[in-house]
This record gives sequence, structure tokens and C-alpha cells, in this order.
Amino acid sequence: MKPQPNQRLSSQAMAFVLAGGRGSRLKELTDRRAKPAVYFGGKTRIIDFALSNALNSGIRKMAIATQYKAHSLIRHMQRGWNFFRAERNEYLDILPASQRIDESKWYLGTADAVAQNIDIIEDYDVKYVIILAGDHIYKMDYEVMLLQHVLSKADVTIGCLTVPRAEASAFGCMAADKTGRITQFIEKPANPPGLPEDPTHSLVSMGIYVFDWVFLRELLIRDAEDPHSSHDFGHDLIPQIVKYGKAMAHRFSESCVTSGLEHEPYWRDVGTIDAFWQANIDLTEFTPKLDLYDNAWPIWTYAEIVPPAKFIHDEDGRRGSAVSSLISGDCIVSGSEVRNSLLFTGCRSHSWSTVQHVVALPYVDIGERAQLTRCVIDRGVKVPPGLVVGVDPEEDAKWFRRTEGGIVLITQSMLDARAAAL
Ligand code: ADQ
Ligand code: ADP
Repeated sequence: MKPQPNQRLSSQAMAFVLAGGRGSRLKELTDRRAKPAVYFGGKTRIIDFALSNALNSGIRKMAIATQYKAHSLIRHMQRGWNFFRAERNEYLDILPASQRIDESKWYLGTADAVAQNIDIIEDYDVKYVIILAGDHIYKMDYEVMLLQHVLSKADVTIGCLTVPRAEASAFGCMAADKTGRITQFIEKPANPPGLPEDPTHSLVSMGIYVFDWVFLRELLIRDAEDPHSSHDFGHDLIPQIVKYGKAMAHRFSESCVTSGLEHEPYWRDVGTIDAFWQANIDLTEFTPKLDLYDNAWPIWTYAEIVPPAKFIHDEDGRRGSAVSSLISGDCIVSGSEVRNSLLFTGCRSHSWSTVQHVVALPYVDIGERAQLTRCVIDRGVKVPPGLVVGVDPEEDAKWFRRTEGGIVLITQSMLDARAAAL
């Protein structure tokens, strides 16, 4: 029998979203904003995925711990995620590292970010807490994971996936027995263990944890008093539970949400400029691996009310066109050719310019005759007329950040420095 809405475990759970990390491998994109606030997919920001997953899973109580450069993130939350109503037993709290307990203490590790807010979580009066990272792109039904947690009577249930072993040292790596019980957990090992059935892949943590609140509260209180702890889930708490308690692995493939279009579970960290560029550009494919058009699992965001995108012939009759591209509202493509690109809200692309495999964040203005290929352009950048990027790697690297993968990141300060030097 289908559970009634008020019997769903999600109605007894809260989501605690960790959104304090910088994401330093995104370089200048996170100079002024935290990684969860970075734009993704034409309209949304990275944090919208974790929050929409929680909302679509039926969770109506959420807290978001912020720390590094939180202004843009907090502004986004206030504008877009402001519909929770206490009268309906819905809560969304933004919890900046505000030195609530001790005036000398910012959030230390991820566990400390939760521990410093124990009294607030207590007020939520929930049975389960699901800890999420605010910086991954994926669609997942947390109710499925909650159900596994309750049925298996675990102390903690950890969301996990398999990745190529060569990439696994960036993660918490684990071994699990046939029942899914985790027998070993090592945070970011130099030499990650392979899977018994496939040594080329490793089982890794997604940084998603489900706990009974009573259990987690005790654990956090004990951890706070431990002078040897770095107060981090991956380094301290999880290895302890694996050793002394019952930690279960939850396979992402069991709860990942796919529409008819997607063929395999989709999860991306987008932690580097190359990965960020690729995941955005992937959306321009004929059938992308991530379906943003699935009405059954909408990704909610703050969207400005703006005029529609417009494509026009310029005064000389040159066609303004975009193919295999995502063009947001308030964009104007005038006598310019846009291919395999994403233009976020409010971009302009002027006559004779060509734009290919480009991710342009909101309010980018691409000047006449510019030729841009394989780049990421930061919010509000004014690309000068005639700028050529993506043809001569040495020239690109001289002025901009060129990654190992050959993607060029362009910010306004880089352009200003170039203009001053020329
Ligand atoms: P990392 O992602 O490297 O590993 P971490 O840097 O601690 O772990 O970040 C986890 C989340 O917490 C991120 O969303 C980050 O923004 C946020 N965060 C970091 N420090 C914070 C703080 N002081 N206050 C608030 N928020 C903070 C973790 C696990 C691994 C797992 C990977 C999966 O430790 O075991 O494999 O996530 O990506
Ligand atoms: P968002 O990420 O919300 O789109 P912006 O990219 O405009 O916002 O700005 C990101 C953060 O940097 C915000 O906190 C904003 O107030 C701040 N900011 C914007 N421009 C500057 C600047 N020139 N110098 C310092 N901080 C800035």
C-alpha cells in the first residue's frame, strides 16, 4: 500500500545543507561567491539541486550552513527560497557561521557546522536529519534513502556511488559487505581500494548522510569535546561509526531520479572549471544526460521576471541565430551566431560575433566581431569588440586563465588588465 503523505519519512525529517565551502578549484568563479552559489544550467545555481531534491522528496524543514563569501548565496536564498511558512510547519533557516556558541569560533569542520546549531535543530522537532552538500548536481529522492535507513536500523546511512579508481582519492572511500554494511571507510586515501568485483572502480561517499537525530546529537556533543577531532564527518565521525556502530551504504542508483530521457544515474561535482564547463555544455546535446525539462522533478530557483529572449537580423540583414544552445530570458542575439552554448539571463551577443561552446553567465555582453570558443565568461563581463579566444592557446593564457583541458575562463578584471597593458 502506498504510504499516506503524513506517514512519509520525509515529513519527519529535516535537510541540513552544508554550503560553507569555497570550491577553490573553480578559481576566479568562486573569488566572490561560495561554490553552491555558482550559476549552473542557464537559470539555476548549484545549491538549487540539493534544495529541489529535498523539496521534491517531501522535506519541508531545511537549514543551510553558510560560511565562505556567503552574501550572494544568502541573497539567492532570500529571493528564491522564501516560500516556507511556519504556519504550515515549514521552515528554512540560513545559518551563517555567526559564532553563536563561542565568539572565537567559526565553523571548523562540517560536523562542527551542525554541532553549533544543535539548539536550532532541536526546535525543528524531527526524527531524522539528512546531511547534504550544497555543491553537487544530481536528482535524488531522499525518501528512498530514509526508508532504507529506517528498515536497516542503521546508525548512519551514507549515499554512495562508484567512480573510476583513478578519481577516487578525492572522496571518502569505502568497502561494504553483501548486506550493504560498510566495513571500512577512509577519507580521501592516496591509494583508494578497488571494488572486489571490479578493481578499476571504487565505492565512494557522496557526502550525504542520514542519521536519527537523537543518535547524531549525542555523537556531535561527544565529538565537540574531543581535542583530537577535526570535527569533520568524513575524517572523524563516519570512521568512528564504521568501527563501533552500524553504517550502511545507500546506492545512488536506487534513489536517483531519471526521466524517460536519461539513461543512467547522473551526479556531478563540477568542482573544476573543466568539469563545470563540460557539465554545462553537455546540456546542449540532443539528449542530455541530465534532463532539466522533467516536470515531475522540477529544479526550483530564483528567476528574475524579464522579457523573452530575442533573435534578430542586424541592420545589414545578418541573421542572429542560436542552435544547439540554451538561451535564457532577456538575451538578445543580434546578427551573431551562437552554437552549442549557454547564455544565462540578460546576455547580449552583437553583430558579426561567433560564440561556440561558450558558457556565458548572466549579463555578459559580447561585442561586435568577437570570436569566442570553449570558454566560461563570468557574470557581467563586457567582452570587447573583436576579441578572439580559443584560437591561439598562448595568447589566451597570456591574458586569461586557460585550464589544462584548454578551457578559457574570462573575468572582467582579466579584461581590464589586458586593456591596460595593450
Ligand atoms: P569534501 O567535499 O571534500 O568531501 P568538504 O570540503 O568538507 O568535503 O565539503 C563538504 C560540504 O560541506 C561542501 O558542500 C562544503 O561547501 C561544505 N562545507 C565545508 N566546510 C564547511 C564549513 N566549515 N561550514 C559549512 N559548510 C562547510 C566530502 C566527504 C567525502 C565525500 C565527498 C563527496 O568528506 O567523504 O566523498 O564529500 O563529495
Ligand atoms: P551573484 O553571484 O549573486 O551573481 P555577483 O557576481 O554580482 O553576484 O557578485 C558576487 C558577490 O560579490 C556578491 O556578494 C557581490 O555583492 C560581490 N561583488 C560584486 N561585485 C563586486 C566587486 N566589484 N568587488 C567586490 N565584491 C563584489
